[in-house]
Amino acid sequence: MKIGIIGTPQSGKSTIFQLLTNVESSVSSKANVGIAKVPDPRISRLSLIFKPKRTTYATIEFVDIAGLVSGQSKKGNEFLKAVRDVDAIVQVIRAFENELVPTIDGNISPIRDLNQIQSELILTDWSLLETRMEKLVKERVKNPNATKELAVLEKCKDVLENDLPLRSLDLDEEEDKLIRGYDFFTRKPLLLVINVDEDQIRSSSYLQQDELSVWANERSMPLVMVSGQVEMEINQLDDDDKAMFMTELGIEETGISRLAQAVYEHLGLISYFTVGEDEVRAWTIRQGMSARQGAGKIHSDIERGFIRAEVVSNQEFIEYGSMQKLKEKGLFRLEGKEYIIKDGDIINFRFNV
Ligand SMILES: Nc1nc2c(ncn2[C@@H]2O[C@H](COP(=O)(O)OP(=O)(O)O)[C@@H](O)[C@H]2O)c(=O)[nH]1
Ligand SMILES: [Mg+2]
Repeated sequence: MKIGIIGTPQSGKSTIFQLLTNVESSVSSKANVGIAKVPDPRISRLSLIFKPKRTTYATIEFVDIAGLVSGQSKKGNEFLKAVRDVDAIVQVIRAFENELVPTIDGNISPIRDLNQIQSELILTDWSLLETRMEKLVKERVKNPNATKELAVLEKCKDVLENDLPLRSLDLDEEEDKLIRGYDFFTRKPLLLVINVDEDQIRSSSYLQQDELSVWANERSMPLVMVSGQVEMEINQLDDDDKAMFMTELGIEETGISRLAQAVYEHLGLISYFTVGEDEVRAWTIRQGMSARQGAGKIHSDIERGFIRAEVVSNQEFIEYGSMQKLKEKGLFRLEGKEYIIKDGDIINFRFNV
């Protein structure tokens, strides 16, 4: 899973990228890539119980995409090509006041910045689509699939020319397949991050908040409040001071934590766990995966030689405290290859190679 971070210049993209991944973004033409841990209290608790040598949280890869500003949607932008393959997009929007950081057009306007970037993405997709359509029209005579594809692209064009993202277009499975390879930006899942300052955290409010919430709600899109600067400060504190400062700010969890979790959920990802003395570990799968498919995340041998899965739920394990107790209660389950893994299952795979 790879997530692209975009936004207007100086909105706080690199700050948030660094908070997520602990990687400092260098100023270069290359996109900066880093891995973020997805905080999970269930893993923390299991780790306290098993005291393993290693605890491994789920991770998400982030890319800090600095190159997307007005006028970059021209054909053949190398930078955009490099980030085509992200699975979702996070747009960072500036709400924070800071005289030292220049604003666009001399004022702060989250809605304007949101629309500006979204329009840019629509334009980028439109220009890719135009190029592709020109080519297909020429190919039509000798390529029997070209006509079908052109019909779908025609629909896409309509949507984009109405200034709407391709996400809003309902396509059937077959149509969707025909355009999947283009990796259109506006067809990717989108999440919004509003970057606020300390006063805005304390008051839990910022400029144009209602408009932004409505915009996100109408599209079932997560809107996460983060303060890049405050969280940089929190990061430099030791655990006690951190807790105190957060209580004082009136927050239970950092925005960065919530952001990583929101991405995970929005993409339909869940975790199952493996536990033991060596390692307590989260494995990321798509919701709806079978036990056998899930086993393949660990190793293809386990998928191939799958015999059965020994499954207990994380909640029940925490409640009863040991595998033995769960066995006595009949809560230690043996599941076959078709079993659909649930979020939070603790699994031990039996296999034979
Ligand atoms: N006051 C305040 N300043 C911030 C915040 N987030 C980022 N900044 C500052 O804004 C400037 C631009 O941030 P940066 O992350 O480089 O933005 P980018 O251009 O989108 O990558 C830097 O000077 C940051 O220190 C914030 O939440 N509050
Ligand atoms: Mg930057």
